[in-house]
Amino acid sequence: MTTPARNAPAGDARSSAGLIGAETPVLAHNYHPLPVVVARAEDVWVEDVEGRRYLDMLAGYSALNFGHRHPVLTEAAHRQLDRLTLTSRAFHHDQLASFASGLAELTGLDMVLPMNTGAEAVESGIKLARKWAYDVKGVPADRATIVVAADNFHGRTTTIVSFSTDETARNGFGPFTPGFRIVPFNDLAALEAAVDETTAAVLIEPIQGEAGVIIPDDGYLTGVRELTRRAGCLFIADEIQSGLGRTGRTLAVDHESVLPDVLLLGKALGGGIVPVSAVVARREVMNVLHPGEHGSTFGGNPLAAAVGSAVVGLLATGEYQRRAAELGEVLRAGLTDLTGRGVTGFRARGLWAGVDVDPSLGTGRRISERLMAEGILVKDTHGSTIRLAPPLTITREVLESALATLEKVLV
Ligand code: IF1
Repeated sequence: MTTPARNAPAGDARSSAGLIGAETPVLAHNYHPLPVVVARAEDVWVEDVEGRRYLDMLAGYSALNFGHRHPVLTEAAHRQLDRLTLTSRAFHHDQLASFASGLAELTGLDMVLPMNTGAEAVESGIKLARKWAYDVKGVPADRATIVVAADNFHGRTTTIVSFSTDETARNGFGPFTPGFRIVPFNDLAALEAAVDETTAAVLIEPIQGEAGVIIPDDGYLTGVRELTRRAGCLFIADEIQSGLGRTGRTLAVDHESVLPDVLLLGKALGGGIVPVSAVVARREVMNVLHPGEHGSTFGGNPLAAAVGSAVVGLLATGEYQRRAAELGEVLRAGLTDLTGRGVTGFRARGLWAGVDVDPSLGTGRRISERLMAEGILVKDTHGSTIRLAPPLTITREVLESALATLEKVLV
């Protein structure tokens, strides 16, 4: 695997030719993309409209854990495209049972509710927890509360941003959905104080992604598990970004051998080909849903289920989890070496890192643009933090080359 061709300086990347076909007055301005126009991709490499190659160190915010167009996944998609793509759930189809049982087996939980996007999985998890609170726990109607962590990111719907602490995500979208309590992440005492007899669930990311890959203290997840069990409420883990191999285990909660009552999955579950998400839960919880009480036009469609099954098959080997764990040590060593030399701090687990860059070197956006000029695509998150999340298919030599390029840009 060769290293990326040296790219022309950033100035060129902004050349109008480079953006032809990308800029249009009809597209909503809800993003500020880097000035690169991607035209094709394979594995860890993407190529822009002018033939320049980049190493993709964002991987679709962890939706591309298996790289771009993994052959096992594209083959499953092509095969299903030529057979059946959509039935709606008004009828059965021959892909769903195997996807659901494979996913239940992979995660160690009992039942699967297939949806499409991460936000839909989060919304479905909220509805499930509330209904479980009323039907099983006996919380009075409309009194259920859900405890979430500050600096959370769970999606962009109005209910989800109702419990966001990021003003940019909330401003202008009220009125907001009630019934949520916000406590500091990684603080068991605050969590204990917020849980009471109205609490349906505690909903957290085991590692906070958008907040900058914030990893809680060892024992925090165990504490959440024990606290929610004692309090008789559900532990919902949002593994939409942290799950499916990213941290060196199938799930981030596996690092503490903790099993939540409800697991939210998305992103990489669709292999970077189709949107696939799912709520996976204990039987007692999922069985509060009865026919007609929840649904989705595309949830669990044949194409999604076929790709989802192929993703479960890749993860069942343990190969991608091992790669993320082993190469995660290379990533950690490289970032440790850069600490004090352009990097002021970092958090890393498996092939996932939030890297705080010395603000005097520029904003995260500026660093992203300079990395782009060197052939590496990353995404800044808040301030001067950049997120590194390459496909788990990256090789050691390409990862080391990327770290050398990061050093060149920073030092
Ligand atoms: C954007 C980042 C943001 C997520 C977790 C649910 C969802 C996400 C833990 C919702 C989605 C995406 C959304 C995308 C950028 C990216 C992201 F953290 F991954 F970088 F925004 F915070 N739970 N994260 O991370 O899933 O509905 O998007 O499928 O909104 O810009 P979705």
